[in-house]
Amino acid sequence: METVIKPKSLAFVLPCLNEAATLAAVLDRAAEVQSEMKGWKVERIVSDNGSTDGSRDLALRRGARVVDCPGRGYGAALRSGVLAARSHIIVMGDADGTYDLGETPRLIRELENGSDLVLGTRLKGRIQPGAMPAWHRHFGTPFLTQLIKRLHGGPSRLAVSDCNSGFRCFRRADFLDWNLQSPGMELASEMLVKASRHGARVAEVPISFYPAAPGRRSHLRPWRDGLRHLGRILLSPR
Ligand SMILES: Nc1nc2c(ncn2[C@@H]2O[C@H](COP(=O)(O)OP(=O)(O)OP(=O)(O)O)[C@@H](O)[C@H]2O)c(=O)[nH]1
Ligand SMILES: [Mg+2]
Repeated sequence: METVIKPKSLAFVLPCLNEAATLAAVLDRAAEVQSEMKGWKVERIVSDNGSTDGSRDLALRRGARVVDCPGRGYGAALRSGVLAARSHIIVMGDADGTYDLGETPRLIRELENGSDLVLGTRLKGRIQPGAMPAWHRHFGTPFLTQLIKRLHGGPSRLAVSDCNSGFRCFRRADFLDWNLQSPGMELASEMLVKASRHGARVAEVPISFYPAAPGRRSHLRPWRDGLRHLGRILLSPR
């Protein structure tokens, strides 16, 4: 059955793997946005592929929709969530509480002003103490961002500063056109590369970035994921 997409509708798509410590607060924040955005229909989708800490039940109790995605990995989870959405606009964000979904209206405004992909940029926003390792902030993310701009930015060179941001918005139909394939975190780079190749207008909005809950184990493996990003960027056709 074909998905019916309503205008003025947005879906929060939250990839989630064992985030019970923060998921409720993240979903509550999304619900606040929902009540602020009068006239909009808002979905909250948690895309999970194997949480064992009760995240799924917690999401259901909070009134969110839980999407079971068959493949493993962040990219696979994000794709399943977007496919399951019935909204025109997608806002993707993490379930670990490091982004403030309350900043969503600013991203949507930029989309409505003519952009096709809006990134929340942490590097031009406010990074709270302890939120981002210095190595990522001053080397990894700027390096990968520059590489994407040089190799795939076209003449306009893509006005972006934070290629690893997980807080973004775009139209669902565009996402489907981009035809992203990455199973893991490197989907963040692939999205920029392919959106740029499709002529998408990419913009960014400064956002805040907060530390994860004490004791949380990140799913990011810096070397493995950094190399996967690099592979995607270097091997994608220009
Ligand atoms: N469903 C699903 N979600 C995932 C997977 N890997 C990561 N996530 C979720 O994707 C979001 C981003 O993962 P993080 O571990 O926070 O990665 P990161 O933000 O790049 O790294 P940190 O800076 O350490 O937080 C979180 O909400 C995770 O729960 C996965 O394999 N499956
Ligand atoms: Mg995170």
